[in-house]
Amino acid sequence: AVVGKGIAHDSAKKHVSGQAVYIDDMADMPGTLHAALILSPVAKGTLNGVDASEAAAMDGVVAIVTADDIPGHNDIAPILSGEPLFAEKALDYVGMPVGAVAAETFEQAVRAAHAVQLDLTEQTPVLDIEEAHARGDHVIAPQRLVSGDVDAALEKADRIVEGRLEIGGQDHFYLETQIAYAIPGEDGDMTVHSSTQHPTEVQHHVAHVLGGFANAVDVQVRRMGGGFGGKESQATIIACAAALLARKTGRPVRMRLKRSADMSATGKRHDMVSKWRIGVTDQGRIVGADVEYLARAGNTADLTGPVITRSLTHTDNAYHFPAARFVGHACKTNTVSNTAFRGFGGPQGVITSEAMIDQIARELEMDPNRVRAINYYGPDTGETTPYGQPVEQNRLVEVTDLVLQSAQWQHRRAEIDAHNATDPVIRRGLAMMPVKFGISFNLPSLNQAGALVHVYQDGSVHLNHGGTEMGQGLFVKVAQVVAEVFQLDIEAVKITATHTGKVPNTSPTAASTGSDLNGMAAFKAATAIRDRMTPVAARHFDVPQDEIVFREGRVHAGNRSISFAELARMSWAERVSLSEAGHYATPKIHWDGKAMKGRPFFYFTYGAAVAEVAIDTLTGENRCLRADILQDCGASLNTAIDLGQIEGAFVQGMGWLTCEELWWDDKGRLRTVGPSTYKIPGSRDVPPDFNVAILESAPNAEETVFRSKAVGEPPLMLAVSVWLALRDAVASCGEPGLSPNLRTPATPEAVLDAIDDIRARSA
Ligand code: MTE
Ligand code: LUZ
Ligand code: MOS
Repeated sequence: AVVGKGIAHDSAKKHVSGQAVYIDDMADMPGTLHAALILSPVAKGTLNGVDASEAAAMDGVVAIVTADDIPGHNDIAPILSGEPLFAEKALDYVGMPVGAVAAETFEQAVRAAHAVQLDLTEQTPVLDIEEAHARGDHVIAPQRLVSGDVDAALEKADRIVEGRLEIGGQDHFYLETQIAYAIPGEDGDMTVHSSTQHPTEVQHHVAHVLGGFANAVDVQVRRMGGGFGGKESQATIIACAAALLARKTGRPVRMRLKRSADMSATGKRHDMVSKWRIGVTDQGRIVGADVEYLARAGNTADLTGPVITRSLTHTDNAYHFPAARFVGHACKTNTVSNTAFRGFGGPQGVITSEAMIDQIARELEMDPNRVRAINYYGPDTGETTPYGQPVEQNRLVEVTDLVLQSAQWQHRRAEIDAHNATDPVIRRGLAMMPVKFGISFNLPSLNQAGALVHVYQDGSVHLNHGGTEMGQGLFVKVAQVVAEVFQLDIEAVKITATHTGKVPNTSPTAASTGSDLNGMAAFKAATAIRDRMTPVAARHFDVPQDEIVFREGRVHAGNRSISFAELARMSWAERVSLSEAGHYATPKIHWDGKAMKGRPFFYFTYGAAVAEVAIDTLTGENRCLRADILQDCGASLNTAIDLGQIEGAFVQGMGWLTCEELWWDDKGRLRTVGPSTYKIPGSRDVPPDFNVAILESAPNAEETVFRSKAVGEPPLMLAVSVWLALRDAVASCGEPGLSPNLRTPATPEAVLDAIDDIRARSA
């Protein structure tokens, strides 16, 4: 079988040898121009006018466009409306695009963009989310997820535990910054090569900005150099600006963003503040909780609505809340509009959940894993989440027991406690945590996909689908599915670039659903073709159809066989169609967004991790020494790809929680706009002892493609174990019964603050 094998990424060798073609590697067509964005220098202001005369006269400059030059709509909102491509009157953040310049070279374009004079009146920005909330500045209405009678539950509780957590944001830091190459054609046609997770959205917005129809716009994506959610909605900025300049000049336009422009002009993971009041029994059982999130939406909504929905639907994480009131506010600030980032609000929900559990354990002086275990959703008890979905396929006890064993929890817990009792400077910490993650877009309409499969007369297969490749291995997984259906080698299936002209009206490749959705659509297309070829083979061998077997590149009837290619040729000669468009829509899901009730997720996936850290109590420096991970992948489509996804997600999550710090000054200028000031994890931050495993013999109980499960985002949240271990190390500096206050990212400064705080409370 091809499915389930650890087959290398189809581009692995090309990635490491530099031969994989990204958009910036595509040769320039004759006449190609290079473009740069004109960005707002102020966080809040009114734009009175733009003077581009000096810039226009500079060497090599060919065109300059602003909002006035948009022939269609100046709106690129992904869900709602009123989110401009280029600022009109209101300047809302430092880095907000005001226009764009096209020149003969990239350097000329960047220089000219800086030379454009903006006549503006500066105003006082709102930069702090708590201030925005207090002023009532929100981009959308609050979301409330309520079940049971929380006030009565808190009233009756033995104890109330209260807390607050500052959760940092995160820049995507994809290696390939945002880029698009727009090529004008005849009759107003526009071909756009875009580094986007959402070719359909780029197609639609380019059409609207140009004032034409989608059928004139062709968007192609061979691969991205990483997306991580940052190219789910906001690739439209770059693609639309490039297309606008291409329309105006009649020449191909390539727009790439410098790292500093990318980090200033495009959104990030939402930083949030969460606050809770949770009622527990003296035995540590949760009876009810009141949880509130303030999220930094930035200047517009973008995807903030569904991001907050995911925070609210993951505040339970693995635990049953008999009564819950989870509320999320989308605070409007004069900062860049935040967007999707791996986990999509889930990480902020999960860390809040785990912060609550850890605090309960510390204040009750109980073993945190005991508090976890007694609050887990029971297996097969029919317990439902606060949004009303029963917790099925519950693997919480299984994954946590297995990882506690493989990590030798008891032995190491005793060893670390003994160490901490004798070493006043270096303190170590240990923590385990589970993750339950809901799979499906929480916007039900997005849970669909299309695929296009052709079989040629030589038996080779052409595969196309609506999913995009960003390094996550989607293309090889879907190719495996098709190879499996035809019983061919993976080499027989040609992987091709995503193309809006081949598969229309697609969803973004996001929510970890790429292989679930596109894999199933391709499965349906390939199966339909195979089912048309089978009768041809049956007639050839003169046997009933059910005696025809596809195996190892051949088609068998008893001990006679022909090659797959021969059957393809025969099918063509018999005028049988060898092409099919498959479509898949996820079953069983429904969601009432107003009531926040339903079954938003087709299924849950489960994982658990144990992390060990050391902190230097004099400098705050910290390290993860060892991590053990067990992740449910259902029946994995590709174990090599899935292991890579788990490792990468975990380390990216560590970056979010420990070293990646976004820092704005009091004028709202992001001052961490490159690798010199913004620290992503490097190879030496990977835990030296890193044990990653996929849960074995665990096919999905739901009918997903070959019973696999999604993997892209869930393991990012397992990195919360590292933060919990840091809390454990900090707790060893204070008296029992105290819960550490450790904000994220837990930089050395944050760790020192937490140590000072717990020592002061102990004194
Ligand atoms: N892995 C790599 N190498 N690069 C990426 O950009 N994006 C992540 C994850 N893994 C990403 C990645 C995110 S945010 C998502 S939603 C999924 O991949 C999307 O792909 P999938 O649905 O095919 O898993
Ligand atoms: N919902 C979700 C979404 O759960 N994940 C996503 O990535 C997403 N994107 C757009 C809209 N809803
Ligand atoms: Mo991933 S944040 O859903 O693109």
